[in-house]
Amino acid sequence: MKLSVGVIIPSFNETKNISLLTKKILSFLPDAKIIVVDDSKIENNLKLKRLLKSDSQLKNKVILISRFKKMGRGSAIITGFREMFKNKQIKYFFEMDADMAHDPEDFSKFLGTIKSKEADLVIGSRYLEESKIIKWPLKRLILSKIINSFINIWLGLKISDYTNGFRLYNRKSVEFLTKIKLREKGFIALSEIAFRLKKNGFKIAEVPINFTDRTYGKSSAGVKEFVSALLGIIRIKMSN
Ligand SMILES: Nc1nc2c(ncn2[C@@H]2O[C@H](COP(=O)(O)OP(=O)(O)OP(=O)(O)O)[C@@H](O)[C@H]2O)c(=O)[nH]1
Ligand SMILES: [Mg+2]
Repeated sequence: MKLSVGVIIPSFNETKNISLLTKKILSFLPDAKIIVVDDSKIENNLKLKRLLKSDSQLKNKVILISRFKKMGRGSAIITGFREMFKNKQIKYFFEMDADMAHDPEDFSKFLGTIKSKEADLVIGSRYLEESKIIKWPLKRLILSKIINSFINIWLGLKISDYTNGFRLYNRKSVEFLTKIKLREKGFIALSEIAFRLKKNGFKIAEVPINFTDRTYGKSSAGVKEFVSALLGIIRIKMSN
C-alpha cells in the first residue's frame, strides 16, 4: 500500500476540521498523499495555509490548492484528481468530506473491496444493512432517502447512495474523469460521476460506512444548492 494512496478533500471554511481529519488520515495511512482543494475566501484560506505550515505533523504532508471562490464540491474534486493523477505512483484515489462525517477507519474496507470485487469505483454508503448513521437529524435523513430514491428511479444504477462523497477510485476511472467534461459542478456531480462511469462500462461496488454529522463548522448546502441539485439530476440523464 506504500505510496500508492491519494486522498482528495474539498473544503470550504473547514480549517479546524482539516487539521483533525488530515491527522487522522495519516494515522491510518502514514504514506498517503493528501490534497485539499479549498474554495474559502482569502481570510479563511490564509488561516488554513498558516495552520498547514505551522503544524509539524502536517507540514510537507498536505498539498493545498487554493481557488478563493466557491466553485462547487464536484469541481473541487476534479481539480484534485487532475493534480493527484500527475503522480504516477498513486493507484487508488479517495475522496472524502472535510467535516469529519467520513471516518478514515473505513479506509481498509474500501481498499479490500476495490481489490476483491475488481471495481473501478467503490461508493461508501449510508444505506446498506451494516451502515451506521450517527447524530444525523431525522429531517436530513428522510430528505436524503427521498432524494436517493428519486435518483435511483431516474438514473437506475441500482446503488443505495448517490450523494455521499466518501469514495475510492482506481487510476483507470480517475483518468477517464480527468478527460471528460462534467456538466455538474456542485454536490450532484457525485451522481453524474457514478452515472458516466457506469454508462462507460466501469464497475461500481458499494461498502457500508459509519457516517457522523459534522461537529464543527457550518453546512454549505443551502436551498440554492438543493434546487440546483434537483435540476442537475434531471440534466444528467437528458444530456447523455
Ligand atoms: N472546495 C469546495 N468544497 C466545498 C464546496 N461546497 C462544499 N464543500 C465541501 O464539501 C464537503 C461537503 O459539504 P457539507 O457542507 O458538509 O455538506 P453536507 O454534508 O450536505 O452538510 P452538513 O450537514 O453541514 O455536513 C465539505 O468538506 C465542504 O467543505 C465548494 O464549493 N468548494
Ligand atoms: Mg457534511
